[in-house]
Amino acid sequence: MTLPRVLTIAGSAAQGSAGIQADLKTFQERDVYGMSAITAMVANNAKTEQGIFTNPIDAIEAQVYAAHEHVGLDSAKTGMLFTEDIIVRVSELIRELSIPNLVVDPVMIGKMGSQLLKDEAIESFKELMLPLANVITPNRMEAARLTSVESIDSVQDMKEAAIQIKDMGPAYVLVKGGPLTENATDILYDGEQFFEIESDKIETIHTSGAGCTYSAAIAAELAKGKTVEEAVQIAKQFITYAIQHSLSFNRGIGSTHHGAMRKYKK
Ligand code: PXL
Repeated sequence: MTLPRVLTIAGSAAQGSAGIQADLKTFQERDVYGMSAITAMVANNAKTEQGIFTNPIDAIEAQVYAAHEHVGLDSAKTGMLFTEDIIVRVSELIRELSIPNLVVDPVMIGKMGSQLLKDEAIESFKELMLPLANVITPNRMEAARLTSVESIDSVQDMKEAAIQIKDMGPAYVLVKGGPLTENATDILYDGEQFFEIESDKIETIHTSGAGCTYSAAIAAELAKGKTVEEAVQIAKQFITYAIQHSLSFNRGIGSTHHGAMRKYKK
């Protein structure tokens, strides 16, 4: 037997809610075979001074080659890429191995405030990663950072940002509105049409890893052969359940609940 195969190229989030931990949990829940290439480790804590550790480039490329060689890939996603050097090498690997169905999550700042993409790496990210993306999934802050739209406060602003980002080369742009509208509207744009992707809006602070989880679910569905619109619709449902039943460990912002759709969908 076999399963659709998905690779995440992203950071490790030691506390388990985001990064590759969120991605692998999501892959398991979506019934695809998950693999990971870890770019950096995020482990902010009160005891030690250092909270972010970057992997050497040769360690990152070896992981990508290992996943490709031993299993093969039906889709992939990128998350935290952190430095320009990592962006350069990862973009080369994606081209060299013709990695299909790439979902690029333009991770810039974590919910706890960690900087996950260096300021000086944003231009190379735009130049090298955006043209490779089948789908790019910015939230409102990231969409504003990538475009000249100063702040995204309406569906119209989301559409304007989507048009500008589409011009940078991805096949599809998904601008996520988060709780901006009553229906938690996200805008999917393919260069011709806008699709409004909606769900119930949920009031909670426990949304750490929501972006990682959403993009991982999209990559999982693309690996199964779903179209981008279908994949985004299923992923939106998946993340909505995960937020609706989010987890709190009574220490600030908690995690989305990756098993929620399996457990609570009627
Ligand atoms: O949620 C963004 C994110 C992505 N990747 C890693 C993270 C975080 C947030 O903390 O740690 C590795």
